[in-house]
Parts: sequence; structure tokens; C-alpha cells
Amino acid sequence: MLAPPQNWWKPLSRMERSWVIVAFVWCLVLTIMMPLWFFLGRQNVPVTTYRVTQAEYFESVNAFVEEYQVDTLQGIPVVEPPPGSDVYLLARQWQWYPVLKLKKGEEYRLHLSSMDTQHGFSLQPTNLNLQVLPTYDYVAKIIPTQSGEYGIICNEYCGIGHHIMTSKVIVTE
Ligand SMILES: [Cu+2]
Repeated sequence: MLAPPQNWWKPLSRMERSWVIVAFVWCLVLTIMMPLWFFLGRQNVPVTTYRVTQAEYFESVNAFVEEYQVDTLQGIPVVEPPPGSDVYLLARQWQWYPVLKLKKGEEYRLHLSSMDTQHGFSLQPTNLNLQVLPTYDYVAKIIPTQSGEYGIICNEYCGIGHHIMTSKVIVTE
């Protein structure tokens, strides 16, 4: 008497069947969108990675600063490299070095590496996030699309001064 009836299930009603079909089709759409968006979405930063020693990277950054420094901001050099060139940014506890000044609409090869531990490059207010690791030189092709000042914050906890590890990228017309 307590057991369910033999055929407790009933065929799907029209409404329920429609929703199952809608959900199934949507699953297919999302599955197809994943690889499609990888190629068409222009959301992935093209990144190449090289091995580098901290000393080598430090040398590249210093040569870069020496060649293109135009100003100083709170003791940190402001560097304006020519469009299309290699741009070096160094992360260390707890500073980004140097401050970059770039031109809108021009492509740059942005190099990122760390002198000590893992840091996270996060460009505000855009949604650009890159890992910064010691002994790896990450090269991202970037084209600034809007002029103005962008903030950089470290979004990977890197020690007691993590919260003061901020900087900016200046983009001119
Ligand atoms: Cu950091």
C-alpha cells in the first residue's frame, strides 16, 4: 500500500518537453561557443613565454629604462618607448618598475617578469590579468585602445606590502 504505483511516471507534458529541449539546445550552444570564442572573441591575450634568469631580466629592464626614460614619478622612472617596440615591466616586492607611457592604437610587446616571488598583473579598469613569475619572461602583445591613465594592481598575494603594490600605465593620443 505504501509502494508507488507501477507506472508512477507520466509522459512529459508539452510544456515540460519544450523546456527540456530549450535546455538541451542551450547546452549545445554553450559547448560550441567555448572553442569558437577562443578564436573569435579577441579575449585571450596572445602570450609567449621564455625562460630567463632574474639577472638577465633585470639587465633588460635597466637597459630599457636607460634608453627611453622621459620623466620620474615618485622616484620611479617614467619610460616612453617607441611604438612597436619591446616594453619591459618588472614586478618585485612591492613595486612595479618602471612606469610605462604608451601611445594609443600602437602595438607593443609587453614583457613581464618578477624579481622575487609570484605577483599578479591586473590592469584597471580593464579585465586584463596576467601571472608574473620569477625566471619566466611573459611577452604579451598589447594595443592600448583608449588614452588615459590605467591603474596596475598586484592581484596575487605577495607579502606584507601587497596592498601598496600599485602603479599605472599612461596612454597618450
Ligand atoms: Cu605583488
